[in-house]
Amino acid sequence: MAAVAEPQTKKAKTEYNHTREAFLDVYATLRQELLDDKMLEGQPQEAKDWLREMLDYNVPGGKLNRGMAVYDVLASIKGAENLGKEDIFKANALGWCIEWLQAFFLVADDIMDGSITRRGQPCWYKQPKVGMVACNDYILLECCIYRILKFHFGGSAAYGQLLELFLETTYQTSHGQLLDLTTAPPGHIDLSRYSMDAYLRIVTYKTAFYTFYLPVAAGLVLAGEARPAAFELAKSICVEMGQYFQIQDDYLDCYGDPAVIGKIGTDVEDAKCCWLVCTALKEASEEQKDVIKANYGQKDPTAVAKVKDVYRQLGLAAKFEAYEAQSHAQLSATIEEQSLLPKQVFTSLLAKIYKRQK
Ligand code: DMA
Ligand code: MG
Ligand code: MG
Ligand code: MG
Repeated sequence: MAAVAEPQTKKAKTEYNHTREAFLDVYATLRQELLDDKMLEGQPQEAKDWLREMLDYNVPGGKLNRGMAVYDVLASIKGAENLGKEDIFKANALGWCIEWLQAFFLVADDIMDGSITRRGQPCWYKQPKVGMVACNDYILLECCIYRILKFHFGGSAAYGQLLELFLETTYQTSHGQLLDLTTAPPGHIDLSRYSMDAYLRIVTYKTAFYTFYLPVAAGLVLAGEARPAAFELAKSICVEMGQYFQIQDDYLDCYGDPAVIGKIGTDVEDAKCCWLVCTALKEASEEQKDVIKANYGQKDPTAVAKVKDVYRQLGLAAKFEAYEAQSHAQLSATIEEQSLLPKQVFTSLLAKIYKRQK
């Protein structure tokens, strides 16, 4: 089941191009291994066809930033010229485990958020033949992570560490989702819960750990990093970056172009404790707060428009731009100040998300 091991010649070492296409080739290999899994022996062809279609629909269609970051982190530490084919394949297989984790969370998140589209297509549960079968499918997506880890890392020294990393990150993310959902109980809007502190806790757990810390920590494990201080430093920078990333996500939910971001925003309808509403409530007049209170968390497009008009009156788009510049400067300074890890581990991640439009 292991990747094709070829001699790590000088040629093989320097030939590798870390492109989206090369990364997607690894997806095709991993998918085939999952379909050929001995555990599925005797399963009807239909079940394998379902799995294949479900994977293709939900796993490879995103920006792939998280998945491709594992290789980038490893290359930043070891030097790209020192990586052989096997190292590269392993980094990419781990990267795909993160994309699988993301697919699992998104299929579930779209059901819970009542979303309509994702990555430019209907959400998986919205497909007529899928519906609530999607609940089993997100479990399958999660299970695939541990099959891939077993196929490619089973028995290795890093296996235990990687299992723990994926399990702990999943636990943290589901606690973030718990807070995200219970802070916005349908029909019980309580504006006093939408504080910046509550917000930052939600996004640290629901987004930062799996989006940034997981790929960086996975890369560190592959690089053989053993200093706890290196992991701690990575965590603190990744949490800060993850908060920034989710604030962008919240901004794009309202101001992004659905044709570009591939999804239709639902944060106002879902009464989410998002950056925009937390920022608005800090500065809103009593009248503006009343408008938010009367209209937040309703499906009615007129109500949504009233909330967004308060956002406009408060100049939230400009406030976001100011936040983005300040956050980028602060992160850059933190990355510059530390000397435990190569700066490129973090700067390559930051460059990919700065001023993102999707
Ligand atoms: C994303 O929160 C968090 C997870 C764990 C999927 P979100 O609902 O804001 O994401 P999106 O805007 O992509 O639906
Ligand atoms: Mg969502
Ligand atoms: Mg959500
Ligand atoms: Mg969102």
